[in-house]
Amino acid sequence: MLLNKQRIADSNSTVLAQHQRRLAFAQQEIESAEAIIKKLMAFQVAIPSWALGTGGTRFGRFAGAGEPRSLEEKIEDVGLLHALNNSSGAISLHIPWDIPENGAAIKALAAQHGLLFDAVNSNTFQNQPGQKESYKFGSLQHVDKAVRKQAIDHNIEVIKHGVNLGSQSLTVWLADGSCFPGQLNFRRAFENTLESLHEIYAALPADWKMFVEYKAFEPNFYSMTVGDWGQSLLYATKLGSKAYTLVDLGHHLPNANIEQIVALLLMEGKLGGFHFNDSKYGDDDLTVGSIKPYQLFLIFNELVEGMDAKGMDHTTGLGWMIDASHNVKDPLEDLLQSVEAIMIAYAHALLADRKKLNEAQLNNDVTAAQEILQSTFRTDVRALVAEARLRAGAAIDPIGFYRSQKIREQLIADRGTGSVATGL
Ligand SMILES: [Mn+2]
Repeated sequence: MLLNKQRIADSNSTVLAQHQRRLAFAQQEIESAEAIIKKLMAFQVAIPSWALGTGGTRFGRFAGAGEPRSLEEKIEDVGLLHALNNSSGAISLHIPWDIPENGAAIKALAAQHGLLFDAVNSNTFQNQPGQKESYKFGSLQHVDKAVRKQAIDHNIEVIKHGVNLGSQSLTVWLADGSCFPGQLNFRRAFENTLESLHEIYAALPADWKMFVEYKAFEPNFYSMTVGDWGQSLLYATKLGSKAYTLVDLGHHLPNANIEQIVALLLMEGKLGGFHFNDSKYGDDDLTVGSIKPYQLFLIFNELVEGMDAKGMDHTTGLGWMIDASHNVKDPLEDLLQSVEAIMIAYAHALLADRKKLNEAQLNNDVTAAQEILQSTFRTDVRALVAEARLRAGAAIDPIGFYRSQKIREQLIADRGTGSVATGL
């Protein structure tokens, strides 16, 4: 479904007066409002192809209705999001859930919706139909070279799909690890994994990056072979300059100081990508900002501070992606909420008075440092985020538009009630 821009403009006119009142207030309060709006307009967050259907847990999955039935329909859904918020201009594909059979046609369809292809993601955490070797005891870490080779070949095939689409990065997340003490020799598992990653790395085109994503636990519960940022950084450092660590917010042990992790990875020039979600307990994959919005702001604050210190472009310097699962909400509404939360956190990070914060730090003025961060976090920047959308021809109120225009109902009419999207 291609959204008619006029339809969005007509809908915007009904909430324009209210928006302008809020914007005028924000502009009075925030001196740098105009610069923040311009940066918000440029910022883009990739949508993963597996997040467009209703997710589930190992206990069950309650599919929604009107879910995309094909990669083409997934691209249409991301196009819809991008038309509504102008901040979802890329899609991240998961292979083999979404194999582009005709790369040129898929690329052309995405371009019609103004979308680029972000990182491609490999999958060696499941066996696929007809697959010769099993990943039950790992993939790149496996004690059997034949299993490792199959997993390496799969990753190289994923790179080839990505090249056809114009992607420039590969994300490798491994379920490899062990469930019980004694099951693995940790050193051998690491060395096998590193050797396998080296072979994949050698197949990367010159302008590509490899993102090594870590996760503390699940599906393995005793050890993970890429279990934390230290291990990921070790692999990325040994692999070379095209390899980076990827931080997924849900992949830490409870209460980990993620803002400190990203600050140090940026300092080392080894932070490559970011997966947004939120969680209460573990890898809950909930809507971004739904549980711990202050933590999200603190992370963004370090991201912007660290990127500015390195002279990195906020939009292109890192791979930004949502990695969430929508079990009880309409996935498109959930993604609109997630992108909104990211934009608000980014706006807050841009707003933070770094000069004053630096002075407070150098003077050991702990109270002032807290005041600066908390008053920034409590400033209402939503009108700036809405204004960035309005100027780009997107919706002032994306969820309001989505609901009033009955978009899901139209998708159900087109696709039926029984469609189930591929993914988790
Ligand atoms: Mn992830």
